[in-house]
Amino acid sequence: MINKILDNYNIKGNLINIKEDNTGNINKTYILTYTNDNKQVKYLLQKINSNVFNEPYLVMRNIELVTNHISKKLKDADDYNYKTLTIVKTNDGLNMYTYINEDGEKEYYRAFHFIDNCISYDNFKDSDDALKLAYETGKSFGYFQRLLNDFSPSLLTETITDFHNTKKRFNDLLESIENKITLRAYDFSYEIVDLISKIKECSVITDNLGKSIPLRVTHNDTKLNNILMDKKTNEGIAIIDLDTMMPGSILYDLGDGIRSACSNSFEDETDKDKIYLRLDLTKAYLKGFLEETISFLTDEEIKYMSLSIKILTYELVLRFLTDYINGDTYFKIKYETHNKDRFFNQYYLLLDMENKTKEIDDFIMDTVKNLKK
Ligand code: GN1
Ligand code: MG
Repeated sequence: MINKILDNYNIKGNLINIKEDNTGNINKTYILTYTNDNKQVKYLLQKINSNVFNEPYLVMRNIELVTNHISKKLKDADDYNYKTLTIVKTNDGLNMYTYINEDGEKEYYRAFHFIDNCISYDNFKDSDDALKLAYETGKSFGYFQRLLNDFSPSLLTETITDFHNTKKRFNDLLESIENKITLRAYDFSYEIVDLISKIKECSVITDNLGKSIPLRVTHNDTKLNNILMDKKTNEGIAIIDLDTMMPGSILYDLGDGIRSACSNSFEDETDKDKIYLRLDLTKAYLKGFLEETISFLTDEEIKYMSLSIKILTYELVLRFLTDYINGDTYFKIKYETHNKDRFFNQYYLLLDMENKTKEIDDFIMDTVKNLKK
């Protein structure tokens, strides 16, 4: 089947290996290795999850606009270290190939040049160089934002409506409970009541977006494994997984980045004692991020930075629980209670964060003061 897709690409050389990559929760990803003139060249082939992305054409349009902009900015700045994804066009010059499968359904594929000699992490817990990696992660996501600072959000389509709309996510949870598709909600009455008590505080970004909080072009899925780090230097090289590039708040990217990169555990760790936010990594991340973004962040954005970490974790709590109650229709799962484990993981992480907000806030204020000197 993959060969049928690849017939539509003019890739030189012989295909010698196809490896499936299972790290993402949404799309299907393959790494293809070709040999050409005794050299190995790799590509990334992805099947876009069209249940999640109803309009893949628009997703690809967003990605093409953003990657063109970034590569031009990198060229202008003579930055040959940092990279961006590059789309491999089909023989017809398109950024995506539409395949009609045996059942007459459309499947959407796109290819990218593979960025080699890099590694992506799901968590830094096993790394000896975690502090530097966290700093580099914050810096890279900050740099990514800086490169897009002059790119108008109005050029991009909102391909998943209300993606980070906290109230909408909250209402989705209530709806899933009401619909009783499964009876799983009964097991979480304590947690659900607690989540209801937090919705007001956690709606701050959604309520103020486009008003006191500026609308920018944002990544919206700044999970740790969506950044490639140089294997040797541990520097951030490229931000990947650009499907959710949309208008949004920089606070979504910051909060999601820290909840993911600075947690002590993987997103599905079940040992409660291991689930907490690492303050050392959080500070390193914030430092890197602020160094890159301080020149354009507004006071209002700075004010809500520490709260954004909680808000984005809260959002994942809602989303994993909703999907579990709905019978696992959104996130890929590897076993029956996977979404339940992810839910509890993010819930315990959220509870831990609540005790750390003050220290994070103080750190942000100090760092901002020093950088502005
Ligand atoms: C999904 O595809 P992946 O694994 O990078 C999800 C994110 C969640 C994340 C949680 C389009 O990201 O929003 O934060 O899982 N992406 C989409 O692990 O829903
Ligand atoms: Mg994704």
